[in-house]
Formats: sequence, C-alpha cells, structure tokens
Amino acid sequence: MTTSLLSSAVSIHKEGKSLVSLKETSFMGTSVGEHLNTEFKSTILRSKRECNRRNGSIRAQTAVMTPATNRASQERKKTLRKGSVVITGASSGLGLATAKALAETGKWHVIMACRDFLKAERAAKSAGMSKENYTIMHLDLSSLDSVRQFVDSFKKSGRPLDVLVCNAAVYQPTAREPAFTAEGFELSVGTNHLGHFLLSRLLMDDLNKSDYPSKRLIIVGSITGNTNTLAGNVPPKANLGDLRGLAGGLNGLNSSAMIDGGNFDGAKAYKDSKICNMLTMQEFHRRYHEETGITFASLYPGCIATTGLFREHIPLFRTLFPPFQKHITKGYVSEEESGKRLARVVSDPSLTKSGVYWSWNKDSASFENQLSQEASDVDKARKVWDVSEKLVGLA
Ligand code: LMG
Ligand code: NDP
Ligand code: PMR
Repeated sequence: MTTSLLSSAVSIHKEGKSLVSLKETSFMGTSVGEHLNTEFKSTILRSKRECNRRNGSIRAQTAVMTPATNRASQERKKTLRKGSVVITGASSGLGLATAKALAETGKWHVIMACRDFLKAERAAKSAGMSKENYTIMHLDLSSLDSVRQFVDSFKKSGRPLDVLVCNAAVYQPTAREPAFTAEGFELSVGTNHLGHFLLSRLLMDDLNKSDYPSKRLIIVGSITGNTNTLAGNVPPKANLGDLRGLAGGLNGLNSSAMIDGGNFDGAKAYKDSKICNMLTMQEFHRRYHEETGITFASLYPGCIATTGLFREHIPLFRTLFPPFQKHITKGYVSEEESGKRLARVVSDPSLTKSGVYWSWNKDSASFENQLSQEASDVDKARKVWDVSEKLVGLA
C-alpha cells in the first residue's frame, strides 16, 4: 500500500513540470491550482468582464435604436417554448435525478432514452415526474442498430432536439473476461463511448436545426479518467496508449478488448471509456462549435457513491464506498445534488461556454476544471474520432 501510494505520488510528479504539476494536480475533485491562482484568474476575469460590459453596452445601444427587433426578442422570450432534452440512461442514478430536476421546472420535456422501458416508467413515477413532462423511448447503446432505430423514431416523433445528454454507462469492475456489444466491441467502451458517439453524430443535424436560445451536447465524464487527480491515480489507471486495440475493433479475437491493446481489465476499460467521452466532447467542439453555435460540454458531477454504477462491484465495496467518500475523501454527492448540477449544465443561461469540463467545489459552485494531459490531447482526440467513425460505420 505504502509502495503503491508512493509510486503513484511519484508518477503524478513526473507527469507535470514543476509549477505545472501543482497547477494540474487536483485533490478530492478540486484542482489545487484552482485555489492558488484564484486571485490571478479573478483579475483576468474582471478585465474580461469589463471588456464584455463595454461591448455589451454598445450592443444594448444598438438594440434601443431598433425597437422592432427589441420587441420581437421580448415577444420570443415571453413565448419561449418548452425545451426538449434527450437524456440517455435516465432510468436511474444521475440520469434520473437530472430528468427529475428538469421536469420539475415545467420548462423542459425530457425524453428518457432507456434500455428498459418498464424500469424507466417506474423510476419516473416514483420520482414524482408528471406525465406531460417526459416521454420514454427505447435505446440500447450496446447495439448500434438500436441507436439507429432510436434516431429514426426520434426524428419521426417530430420533437425538436435542444439538448442531448450522453449519460448512460456500464462499469464492470469484477469481470474476469470481457463482455461484448451486439457488434462485438468490448462492452464498456462499446456502450459508454461508441454507442454515444454514433448517437450524437446522427443527432447533430437535429441539434443544429433547433431554434432554442441555447443548444447543447453534454457528454458525462469523470475524475477517475483524469490522471491529474488523486482519484485518477488509483490503479488501474486510464491509458489509451496508441489506440491499437480500438483500431482492431476491441473484439478480443484478432485484437485486444482494451483500447491500448493490453489485457482485459474492466475497471480500466471504464476509465478509458470516460477519457474517450471527454476527448469526443472536445473534438466536437473543435469541429462544430464555430459553425453551429452548439455548446459542447463535459463534467464530473461529484462522486455519487450510491448509484447503480457500482451494482457489479463486490458487496464489501458497495458498503464501504459511500462512507469512505462521505467521511474520508469528502468527494461524495447525493444523487439529487448531482442531478441539479447536470441540470444546470443543460439549462443554466450562464453555462454556455463550449469545450469546457465542469466540476464543482465544496460549496457546489461550478468551475472550469483542467483535464489530464491525455484527456486533453488534441492529436489523440482526432485519432479516437477517426477510428470510432470507422467502427460505427460512418466512414
Ligand atoms: C481495483 O483495486 C481492483 O483491482 C479492480 O478490479 C477494480 O475494482 C478497481 O477502481 C476499481 O479497483 C483498487 C484497490 C486497490 O482499491 C481498493 O481495493 C480499496 C477499496 C476502497 C474502498 C473503500 C475503502 C474504505 C476504507 C475504510 C472506510 C471506512 C469507512 C468509514 C467510515 C468513516 C467514519 C468516520 O488500490 C490500491 O492499490 C491501493 C492504492 C491506492 C492508491 C491511491 C493512489 C494514490 C496516489 C497518489 C498519491 C498522491 C499523493 C498526494 C497526497 C496528498 C496528501 C495530502
Ligand atoms: P447508474 O448505473 O445509476 O446509471 C446508468 C444508466 O445507464 C442506467 O440508467 C442504465 O440503465 C443506463 N445504461 C447502461 N447500459 C445501457 C445501455 N446499453 N443502453 C442504454 N442505457 C444503458 O450510474 P450513474 O448514474 O452513476 O452513472 C451515470 C453517469 O455518471 C455515467 O456516465 C457515469 O460514468 C457517470 N459518473 C458517475 C459517477 C458516480 O460516482 N456514480 C462519478 C462520475 C461520473 P438501467 O437502469 O437499465 O441499468
Ligand atoms: Mg475513488 C481523493 C478523492 C477520491 C475521489 C474524489 C474518488 C472518486 N476516489 C478518491 C480516492 C480514492 N478512491 C482512494 C484514495 C482510493 C483507494 C482506497 C479509491 C478507491 C476507489 C475504488 C476501488 N475509488 C473508486 C473505486 C472504484 O471502483 C470506483 C471507480 O474507479 O470506478 C471506475 C471509484 C471511484 N472513486 C471516485 C469516483 C467518482 C469513483 C467512481 C466512478 C467514476 O469515476 O465514474
């Protein structure tokens, strides 16, 4: 234990470069550097704000000079229709809590994209969501046919798409052998990354067509995929290597089931899939933000230690993990709180910045967090995109 603690500590140190190492190191989910350079950042922010205010006032004056436009925009504000948001994996945990938080406002219609219709219906009912605020549609992310069928049915439904939340995930920490998706990809990466990759690519047009004031694509990430944090240094660590396994199709036959080509490890596969999620969000941002105005974002919602994500872990872990996170790391958040956080990333008018990985501090205030070196590697993001495109049949 001491040895691994020490060696992990060394590896953190090695990864960074002097001051950078301090800046990039997060402890308990909050960047250490965040505290150190708050002063510095707030100075920059202040001057940026000054600048915005100046530009803003010019814009405001223009608006006053064109009363017709002004009236039109006021009119639009008054009649702002309900937002339409698709949330994958909304039948439990974070997805359900987010659906509930959004539905409760009365301003959103939530399309719960779930693999188990009955479970989703029961979950929505027991969360107290009223019928007019949600629709359940079938989606099994571990089958690309199902993803395509979902997209077809969604398009036929005629509903607009204002926000898409890629939230569903599986975690197989105790599996000795890999399991596979319908197309034969290792299950965690196949579901968490490839299923969502195809889904979001196929729904880009619909998002782009939305006339909602702020359209967004949100892909849930996590701290454990980020090796610039303590949590990300608990073995096995995420690492995509040179993507040889992914390029080979993750089928465990003529290629490894792991992205980096190594031996199967369920916990690592999950963490790798989260890196892919965070890289994909950034690649979307680079390719589409300017042209479409869509906001692309990822987040670490906090450690929601009680969700179904840990259903396959050993009972001892499931018993000890919540008190460990509550009392020792203090990284714990309730499902309700995490749902409010994600709901803000969906709907808060102040969280429109694109390309951001959001996290929250202890007072539940959001901040733009730093991703690890690998999770922000531009070259790797492009490669993951290109290889994934081939695997899901888009290229
Ligand atoms: C792997 O094991 C499994 O092999 C794999 O199959 C998969 O499950 C994977 O990530 C999932 O885990 C990881 C394993 C070993 O971790 C454990 O088994 C520990 C389980 C922890 C669960 C909770 C423990 C509870 C403890 C007691 C709580 C009691 C409750 C309390 C109530 C409270 C009352 C008040 O992991 C290891 O190998 C251990 C090594 C851990 C390494 C940690 C990494 C550290 C790195 C870095 C150091 C940096 C230093 C900075 C420090 C700053 C300090 C100020
Ligand atoms: P849950 O297991 O509670 O929720 C996961 C959801 O994904 C469930 O609704 C599940 O459906 C669904 N799902 C799984 N496989 C598929 C599939 N093949 N097709 C469609 N839906 C599927 O876990 P969480 O709420 O904790 O996880 C939600 C997100 O939060 C994940 O992206 C996870 O990585 C992330 N996260 C979680 C953290 C935590 O501490 N819990 C921390 C950081 C990030 P079903 O109900 O049918 O099983
Ligand atoms: Mg971790 C320092 C804080 C911290 C935080 C915020 C998390 C979050 N974890 C922390 C620390 C530690 N964890 C330490 C010191 C240990 C060794 C005792 C530890 C262990 C541990 C295990 C075995 N942690 C875990 C596991 C899991 O199986 C979970 C996992 O890796 O799932 C992939 C997990 C998690 N710890 C977290 C979070 C958020 C998770 C789970 C989920 C996720 O990343 O999506």
